[in-house]
Amino acid sequence: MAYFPNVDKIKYEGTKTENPFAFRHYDPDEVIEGKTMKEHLRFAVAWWHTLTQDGSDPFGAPTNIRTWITDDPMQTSKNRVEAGFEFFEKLGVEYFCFHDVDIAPEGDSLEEFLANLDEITDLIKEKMDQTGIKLLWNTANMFTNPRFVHGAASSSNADVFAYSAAQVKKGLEISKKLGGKNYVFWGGREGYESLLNTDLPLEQDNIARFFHMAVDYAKEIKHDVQFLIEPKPLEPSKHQYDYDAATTMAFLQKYDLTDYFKLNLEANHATLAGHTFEHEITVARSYNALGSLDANQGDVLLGWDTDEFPTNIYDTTLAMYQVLENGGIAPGGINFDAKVRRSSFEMEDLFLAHIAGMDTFARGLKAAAKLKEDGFFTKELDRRYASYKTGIGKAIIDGKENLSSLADYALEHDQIKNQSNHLELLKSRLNDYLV
Ligand code: XLS
Ligand code: CA
Ligand code: CA
Repeated sequence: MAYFPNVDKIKYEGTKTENPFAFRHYDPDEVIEGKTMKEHLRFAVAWWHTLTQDGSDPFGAPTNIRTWITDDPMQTSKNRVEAGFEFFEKLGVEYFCFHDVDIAPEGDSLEEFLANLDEITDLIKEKMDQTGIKLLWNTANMFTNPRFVHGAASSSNADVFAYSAAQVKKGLEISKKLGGKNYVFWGGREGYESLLNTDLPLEQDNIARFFHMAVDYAKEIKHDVQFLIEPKPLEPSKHQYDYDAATTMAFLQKYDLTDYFKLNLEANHATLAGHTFEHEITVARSYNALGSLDANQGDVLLGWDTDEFPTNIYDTTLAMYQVLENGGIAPGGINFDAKVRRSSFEMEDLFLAHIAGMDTFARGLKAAAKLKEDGFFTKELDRRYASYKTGIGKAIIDGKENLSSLADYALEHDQIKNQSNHLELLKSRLNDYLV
């Protein structure tokens, strides 16, 4: 049975098309900088938003029409596998991502949950083998169930630490079974509500202990997977430990984890941290830790994680520029951690939303490639930092100066002349690339 009988395989038709079920900019086979768009972008569909999310919000009941829902949770999960692969194939996306609870019901005990996961991942594996569609990453949901009220690895209750370990152990086994490329940790409840009753050093030490156990277990089962941490400053916790890229890198360095972990950066989480997406990507790149991207956008007027589909070309251009400069993002990818608005409740909206996101990233990629080809940013940086190419600047970079030698230099050169940035001109010229 088809879940999307009215939608055929989505094709690239260019900007002249009137067909809403067509790509206008994303041409998977178009070659840019020696690689196809498909290879550059490595798009993934997020199981939770596309197959599980129901359109409810804190004030309203579900709105989404989803024909895979039945009264039997296990049957619903099986239907979602069927619907999911039909969707991925028709959309032409090669990867998907999930939390354990997205794919199988938790049942009444951990044992039942693990058995459900085995049954569903057998089905998923079958579909993957048939279609060639791959797992970008999976993760354990250690934030929804009430047992995580005080956190998971950072919980004050050691039994919760143990339960979380069981979930991650299973998650890594599933990752191996399905040939997952990456494994994500997002610590939604790994934070605190109040410092009045929080032993912050103990909680952080425990999270590090937990990550080392995961690294050890992956080695034990011989699963060569890239671990990723996804920073987010707040929501649901008041303060989350993996606040942003820089904070997370400090944590990884402190606990000797940089060899195993990179970052999965989400656009909306960057905004919540008071950063731009490209800031977070640039910081990660400065540590050689750009792992993967969660593609979405927030709403500038709202202070929470709205997880909208990305439609802002400015943002995707600057993000894709960083990805190109990084030499690509594999084994990571671009995961649409984005949900249709509550008012876009039809099944077909899932296609329209992903097409919008894919086209927006394709435009970003094309603009970024052109910016790179023209040396738009490199020329500007060369101009701006020219004083470090020769003379005293080069001597500083070469480690030939000290405070005394520089003080002597400054006495001779104290009439300082700075150059204007002409920043408005730069921004206006950048706009010419956003077509
Ligand atoms: C929530 C996060 C979450 C992670 C995976 O804000 O984005 O969905 O991506 O747990
Ligand atoms: Ca995310
Ligand atoms: Ca999010």
